[in-house]
Amino acid sequence: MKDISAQRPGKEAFRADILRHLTYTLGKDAGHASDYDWRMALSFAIRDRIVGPWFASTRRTWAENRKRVYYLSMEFLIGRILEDAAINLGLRDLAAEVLADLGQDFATLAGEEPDAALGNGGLGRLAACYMESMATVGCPSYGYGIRYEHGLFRQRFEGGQQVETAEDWLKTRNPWEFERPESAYTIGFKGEVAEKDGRALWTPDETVIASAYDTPVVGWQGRWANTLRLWSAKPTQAFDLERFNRGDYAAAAEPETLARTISRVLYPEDTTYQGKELRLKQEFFLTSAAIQDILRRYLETHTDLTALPTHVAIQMNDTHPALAGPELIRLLTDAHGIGFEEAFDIAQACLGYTNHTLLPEALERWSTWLVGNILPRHMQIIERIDSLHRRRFPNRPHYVGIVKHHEVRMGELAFISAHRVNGVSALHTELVKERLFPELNKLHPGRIVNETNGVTPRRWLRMANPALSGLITETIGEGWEDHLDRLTGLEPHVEDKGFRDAFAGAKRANKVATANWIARTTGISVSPDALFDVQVKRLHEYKRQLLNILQTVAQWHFIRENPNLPHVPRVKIFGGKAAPGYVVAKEIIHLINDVAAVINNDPRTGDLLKVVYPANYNVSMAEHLIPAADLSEQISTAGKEASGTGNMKLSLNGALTIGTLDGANVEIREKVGAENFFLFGLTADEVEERRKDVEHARHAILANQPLQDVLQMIAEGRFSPGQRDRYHGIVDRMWHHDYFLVASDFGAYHAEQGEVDRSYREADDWTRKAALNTARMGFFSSDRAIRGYMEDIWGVDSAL
Ligand code: GL4
Repeated sequence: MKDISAQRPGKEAFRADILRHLTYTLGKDAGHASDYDWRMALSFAIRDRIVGPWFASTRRTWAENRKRVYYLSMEFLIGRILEDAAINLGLRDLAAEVLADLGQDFATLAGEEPDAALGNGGLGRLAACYMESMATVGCPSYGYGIRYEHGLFRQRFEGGQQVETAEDWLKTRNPWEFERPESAYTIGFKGEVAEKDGRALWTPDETVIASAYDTPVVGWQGRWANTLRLWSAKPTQAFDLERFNRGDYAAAAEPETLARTISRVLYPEDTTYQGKELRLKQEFFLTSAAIQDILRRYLETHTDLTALPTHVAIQMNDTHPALAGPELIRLLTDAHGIGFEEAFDIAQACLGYTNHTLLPEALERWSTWLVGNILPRHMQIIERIDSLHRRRFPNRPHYVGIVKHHEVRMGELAFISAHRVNGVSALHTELVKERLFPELNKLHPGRIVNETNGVTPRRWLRMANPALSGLITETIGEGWEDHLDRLTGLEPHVEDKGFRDAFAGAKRANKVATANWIARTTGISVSPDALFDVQVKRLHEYKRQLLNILQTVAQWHFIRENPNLPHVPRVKIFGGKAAPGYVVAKEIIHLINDVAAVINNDPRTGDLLKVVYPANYNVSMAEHLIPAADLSEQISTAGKEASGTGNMKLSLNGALTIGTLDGANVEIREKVGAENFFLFGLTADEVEERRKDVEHARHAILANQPLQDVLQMIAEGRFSPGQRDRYHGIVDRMWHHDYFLVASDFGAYHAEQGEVDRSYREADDWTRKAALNTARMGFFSSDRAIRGYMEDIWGVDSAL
């Protein structure tokens, strides 16, 4: 391991770098520079320091002819880059010092960087954590994605309702990327397939150019750096000057507008599938550009395409890039003359597929008509893959193919095209085997493996929580950031009262900062002595924010009815966006805000209960809230949350979890210990069983008086006095439908929240439990997850 302090610039040199960029890159005199100018100059000075490790890593990979990993993802939810890069390079404190001398504040400048929000939620954030971990562990790799002009929409609340506006992170200069105009590929759509000299010849009648922008991703201590290559769509046709000169300006700009549409916006759906033509085009755009780039790079130093799997591993992040199989086969056969079966086997040996969801509404299916129209050659190849596979496994009565009922099933396509398929938590992987692909699993035993998700400790502990990180380093020394298992070294100290007080002190400091932040952003004042109860994630019925807000109402009612009992003060913190078209999720947001307005203004409950829902939850807000949380809400209907990753971040930062046996909660509870986790609710099997009672909801409500009272208050319009029937839909669905079993789990959840209160009163014991959570979460580092992928799926060694 190289010591990076040797490469770290001195104060003078770094100051000179910043001033040089201010002068020559920004063209500004220090006396007249704005925060924006300073942020840019600082970013460029830091970026300069990434270039060295980046070149060195790339050169080594070429020189040693190393196998590379290609991570294809429609989403990379990166967040801000400046501070993360500074920390990985060991420059954070030096930068702050130098800036202070220049009269600038590091945190202010870093806080002005827009989030790169090229993703919706967990799936996209996982891809970002994995990029950082691949760089940290020295796995030579490229991320491939789309350079959306508009990332995930901004959320505002108007009268408690979600309103979306366009996000525009590229409005100001993006200092982290390098434009690569020479790396450009033609992407075709539609057209005809003919035969020429025994090979298929596809002549598309629409084309766009995929043009590359590279962002270096530097790992911990700058030992290795990889590339995130994002594609931007550009027109193939030159600007139509003749039309322009005739005065037809709109028509002259048309080809440009059409082409650009492809990389214009990120689809805002999380865990739902949108059967839109533009979305299919985006998926093919990313996939084709990536596969063309991979083959171009390979052929620079190799000639034998049959050896491709020795040098190339391609990971499909969910089914969105599942056209990678057909596209690779197309190029191997139509462009390079390899036979179909051999091409299929080559592609399969390169490809891996990660499944991130079991929700049927999220599993992509495209009509054969649409695929045939937009990608006629790929439709032929998909049908050939299907019949090849059928031929290899004859006499299967329950055979589930790729093409069924005039639809292409992307899950089956990805499964059959890949040599490994993985789930993202132990429970999820079992359910992928049993419920999602039972027949394919029988045909291909051993193909499905588990790689439990992880999160990067650099961003989610070291950067987001300097107070706790400082304490950890003081207690167990340096080096835990890339050896997170070493956190177990904290365990003996947990028995030391002095350590517990310091741990509690760090949490308290974070809560004070967050209380101030809440006051600034929402105008609501909360006490840092209250229990901070946090549910931050996308709004979705299966995640059951509804269960949380109903229980909040029950607790409010209970406090009002029992004013003389000693209640534990709580702040209920919500954060999250609903897909713009997801009506029920938006109703739940409205309800949370309406309930908040009533509770927060009730003098009878006062500081005993507050509900805050800051708008526009994103990566940066997560970095504020997570270190301040006491309680982590992971309350999805069992069997629905594939893994969760927020659950890991919160527990790592010393929050206790209240949760169901779902996704990675199961493993978190195993690791941190059942006595340090608040468990409630039906298991995945019990959920299935329970649904067989068609009246489960009514039965559960009738058996629970507090829940009945809550539904009654909501139905009467207690929280919507201006429109008393506003929530009749929600209440009605609770009684008669309740697919996600909110009513069936309410009693156990409500009771367990009582346990939480009792535990929180024992402050010192609570701190012991919180510290044990931190100490035992080392397993959930994304470094561990990436090493698992390298070994089980990619067959790649670390270059370090
Ligand atoms: C998700 C899952 O819903 C989530 O549980 C998981 O943690 C994440 C990463 O594996 O993937 N699947 C989809 S789709 N969106 C997600 O966030």
